[in-house]
Amino acid sequence: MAEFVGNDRLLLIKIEGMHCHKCEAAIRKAVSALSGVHEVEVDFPSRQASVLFDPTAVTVKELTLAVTNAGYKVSGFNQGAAPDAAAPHA
Ligand SMILES: [Cu+2]
Repeated sequence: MAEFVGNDRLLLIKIEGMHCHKCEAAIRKAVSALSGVHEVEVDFPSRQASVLFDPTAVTVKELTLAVTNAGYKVSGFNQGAAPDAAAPHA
């Protein structure tokens, strides 16, 4: 079971304060620096970040803090999104 990663969770974070694509990169960098975070996608047009993470390694609070420390504001969450709806890339 050592390699088991089926507990990963997907969280959509609504973020305020983004104004360009550099903001996307800054948030992506800040959040992906946390251990336990496996994938981060930040979408400037929809003002959302989608984070795939291991909830036993990193908490939602820590994810929020990473966004806040990068200079942005978390305005809400969207949990429990269907996996297919949350993975728009081909
Ligand atoms: Cu910007």
